[in-house]
Amino acid sequence: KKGYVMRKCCYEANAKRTPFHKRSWKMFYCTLRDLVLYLHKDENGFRKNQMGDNFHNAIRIHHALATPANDYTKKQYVFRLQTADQAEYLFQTSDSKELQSWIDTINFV
Ligand code: I3P
Repeated sequence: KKGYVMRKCCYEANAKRTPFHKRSWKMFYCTLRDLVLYLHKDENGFRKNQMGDNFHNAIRIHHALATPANDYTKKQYVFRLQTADQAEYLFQTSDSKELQSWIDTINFV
């Protein structure tokens, strides 16, 4: 699965609260492959990085959980992603269908 999403970092690994200057929403072209969610600046970045090693914006989703973020009321179609190493992110998708599709894809790969 791939597509544009907005992402906000809430907690880094080991449930460490993300510092203020890194908590803003950012747009990414997101692709899911081999239990890793890759966040690219755009589709070009995706093509370039396919064979590259610039994978610092990668989230391992093995033993991760995606749930609708019903408690987050500032934006619509948002899900929460909690990783095995206790990092936490919010992702905003474009509509309810995309929201469910990302959640299912992450939880059932
Ligand atoms: C953050 C930015 C985020 C906001 C976050 C701010 O500041 O405004 O949009 O989250 O609030 O820290 P900055 O742009 O300076 O990084 P929300 O959109 O969810 O309010 P937070 O610290 O309460 O998460």
